Amino acid sequence: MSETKKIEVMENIHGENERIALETNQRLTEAGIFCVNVMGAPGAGKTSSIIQIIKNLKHVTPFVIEGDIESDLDTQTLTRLGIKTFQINTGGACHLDAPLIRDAVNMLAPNKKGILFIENIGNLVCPAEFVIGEHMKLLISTVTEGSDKPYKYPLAFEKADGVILNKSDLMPYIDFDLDFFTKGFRALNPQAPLFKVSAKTGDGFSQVAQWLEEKAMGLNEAKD
Ligand SMILES: Nc1nc2c(ncn2[C@@H]2O[C@H](COP(=O)(O)OP(=O)(O)O)[C@@H](O)[C@H]2O)c(=O)[nH]1
Ligand SMILES: [Mg+2]
Repeated sequence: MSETKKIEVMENIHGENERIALETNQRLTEAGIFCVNVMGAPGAGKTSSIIQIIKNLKHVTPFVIEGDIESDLDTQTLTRLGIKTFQINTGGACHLDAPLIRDAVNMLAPNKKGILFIENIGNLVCPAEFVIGEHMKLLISTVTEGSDKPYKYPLAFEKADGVILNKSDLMPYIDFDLDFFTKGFRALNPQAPLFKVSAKTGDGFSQVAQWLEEKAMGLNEAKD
């Protein structure tokens, strides 16, 4: 097979994925549901951050779709907290795609206006390459991963509409260079807000929740 044919196949896959993602996005917009694609490395605190954001929401109903390669541990945690959650297991795939999310939204059947958080597979590479129907990409980075991550994984930082820098409670114990991190991030992405938070203490999450609520309410104002 020639190199040209290989590229055409990839373009077709992405084209079909984008078409389905747009349909899901339009459907969620019609239903008044603001969809947040939560990305980050394994253990960055995606689930912990979703929980902290939801605890700080004042005006909108939360829903969650959990993406994992295996297990429903995060869904069990969220369901115990009374949060309507649907689990996807990819069985090995390193990212969620639009057809998976279309089917998960059908199964979850969110029945109120609100915010749908989609926890993507723990991976800083593949999820950034695929739209899934979201209104926004929220990237969780951590001080424990090191301050060079915007330089090493630029696409995730470039595509993010907001970045959470989590585990700030551990800052005193490690060498994290916030200036170097911020410089690398801003070179890729001058606009997106950066929130320094700790999902362990809850610090910083009221601002994140307020920002998301404003976005969600903006969606409904634009539609009504
Ligand atoms: N010290 C500290 N630990 C955290 C923080 N956020 C998450 N963790 C811990 O990091 C681990 C992974 O968190 P989890 O939310 O499951 O990450 P996920 O794999 O990205 O969903 C858990 O043991 C959490 O308790 C934080 O801000 N500070
Ligand atoms: Mg998780």
